[in-house]
Amino acid sequence: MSATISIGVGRSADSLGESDRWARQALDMALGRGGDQVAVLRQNDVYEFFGGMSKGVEKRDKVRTRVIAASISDFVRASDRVYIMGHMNSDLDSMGAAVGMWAVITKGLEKRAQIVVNKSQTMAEQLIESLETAYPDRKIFIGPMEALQEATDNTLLIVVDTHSINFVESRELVDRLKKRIIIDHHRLMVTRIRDTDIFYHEPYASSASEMVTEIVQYINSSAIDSIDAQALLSGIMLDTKSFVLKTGVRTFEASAFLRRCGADTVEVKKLFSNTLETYKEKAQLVSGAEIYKDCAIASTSWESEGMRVTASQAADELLTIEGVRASFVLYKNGEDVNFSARSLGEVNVQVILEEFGGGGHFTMSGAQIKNISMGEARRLLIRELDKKLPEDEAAVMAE
Ligand SMILES: [Mn+2]
Repeated sequence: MSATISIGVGRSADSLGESDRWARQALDMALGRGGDQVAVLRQNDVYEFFGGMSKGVEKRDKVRTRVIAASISDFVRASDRVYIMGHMNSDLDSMGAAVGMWAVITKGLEKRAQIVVNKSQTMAEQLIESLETAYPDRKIFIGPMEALQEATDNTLLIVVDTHSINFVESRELVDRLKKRIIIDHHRLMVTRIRDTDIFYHEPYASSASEMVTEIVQYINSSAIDSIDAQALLSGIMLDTKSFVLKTGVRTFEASAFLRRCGADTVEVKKLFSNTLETYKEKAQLVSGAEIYKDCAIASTSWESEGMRVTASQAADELLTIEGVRASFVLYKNGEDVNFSARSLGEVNVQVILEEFGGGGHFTMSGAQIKNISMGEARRLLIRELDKKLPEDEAAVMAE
């Protein structure tokens, strides 16, 4: 087992007591982001981070999962309905995790539940369609506006695959509903949703779908049918890049359970299929990439509906090139430039894109810079790489 050291510092507080509180808060933040770093808290929610370039050490506890599952059941039983919501531009992991929770709540605990999603902006279209076909007489999905109208004071909100108020599908719904549960695996961000009843945060889990797969087994495993299991498995496969990244023992244990529930791997693979058009766009991005400090950088000013998905797939693809440790794909979105970044685990892409207000985790992150040209965005990225990846670091990290 390898140990890491984290330090929390509280600076320029008014009293010794406050300073102590801030230091503890900063330490929690450093650990929640994966440890091996220093967090300095200066005033309310203004943090500075240093370090954090090593890989996370797996440190999880199944007892905790069981306790969490039991208290989630209690909250569900005490509510009159449940909304489950992922992040905006929902992907297979956020939808897979949401489907898992939906299945166990409606079929296992027999409570009314719905998944809040903006169907016009999702990357999990095929998954949503396959569920609607499988359950024609259940209204599984609901739009954010309609959910807001139907919400009551006793409605429970479960947020999966994000914990940031900036990334949730509907911010209004978070503000409206006071009973909140968060289930997420992303590294802790300062924009976390406050006042939650359960904050289940596991930065060492591969995916939100893996976390939910564990939870459902403690609540009622017979509630998971093959179609639900496929949704969960697709989430795990997306976030691990088919069991390559962030894959631990528990990732395989969760997947084995899903297979036992009848998940068909060929059906799951179909959820990842592309149109010829997106395939061509991806190939174009990959072939135009340049390598800088072992990072592949690709960009396009071409705007298309599926660019978000294409860019993230291109970023994945770039990692398969020999000698590439991380990849960055930049694409235009109106006046803004979006970033999609991946890493094989040596370079922390979260820390790099954090500079642009982005988030995510060590090996996968994203960001958006408003009102900027592509050339300027590239320059900013290069400047960050120069700052965060000094020349001699390649040698240090290879050790
Ligand atoms: Mn995820």
